[in-house]
Amino acid sequence: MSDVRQGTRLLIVGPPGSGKGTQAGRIADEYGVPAISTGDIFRANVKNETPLGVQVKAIMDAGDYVPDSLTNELIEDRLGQPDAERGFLLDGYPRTAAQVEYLDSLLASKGESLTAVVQLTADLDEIVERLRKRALDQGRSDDTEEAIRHRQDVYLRETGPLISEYEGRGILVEVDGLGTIDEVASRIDAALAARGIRPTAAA
Ligand code: B4P
Repeated sequence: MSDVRQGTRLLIVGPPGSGKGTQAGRIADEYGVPAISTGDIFRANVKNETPLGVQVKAIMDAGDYVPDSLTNELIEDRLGQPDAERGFLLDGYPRTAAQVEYLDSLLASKGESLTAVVQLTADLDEIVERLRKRALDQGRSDDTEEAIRHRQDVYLRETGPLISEYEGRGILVEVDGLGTIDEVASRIDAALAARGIRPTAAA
């Protein structure tokens, strides 16, 4: 399916700790699209103790997924905002088959589709090490050893299978997430450039 409207519509996927959030901020700046992280939006709600935050806090702390209905509604609202009209980078959404379906129909209703899906890969030992370090630096409440392991299990069960769906559509870009942040960033840029997607400054 080709886009009726112009724009770069990207997803970044990968297990917790693979570097999604880290790379998403940079890609957003360089490619001139907003980075939309469902995790960040949920965390902001928890911090501000909004009704949504109160509802999702225990779920997130345990490392479980927030129900699809809440997540889909949140994304529909966010993608309807003016800064997402000409493109976006979704970080951490969709994560379940129902979310993939929802996003597909939401985009299709506007004559849009995804441009590319960046999959970051990293082995479990490296991931656990990164998240342990983040627990020390930032004290995130879902970075306990138990929640980290549970989040990896949930990812493998719920989100892993979605990758082949995007591969089947021919829009999957697989990138090795091991190495320094700059090394991973260069790999992502090269993989996107190979598909004709370039930073706005270089476009
Ligand atoms: P997220 O916020 O998406 O959290 P995450 O999976 O841990 O990824 P994050 O982006 O934060 O970490 P990253 O790999 O970049 O989700 C949190 C929770 O929100 C979920 O568990 C769920 O409850 C809920 N949620 C969110 N979206 C949902 C959805 N769609 N449906 C249902 N529930 C949803 O980085 C990890 C660490 O590695 C960082 O400290 C970083 O500094 C470090 N790092 C990154 N790259 C590195 C590198 N190359 N070398 C060394 N360290 C690196």
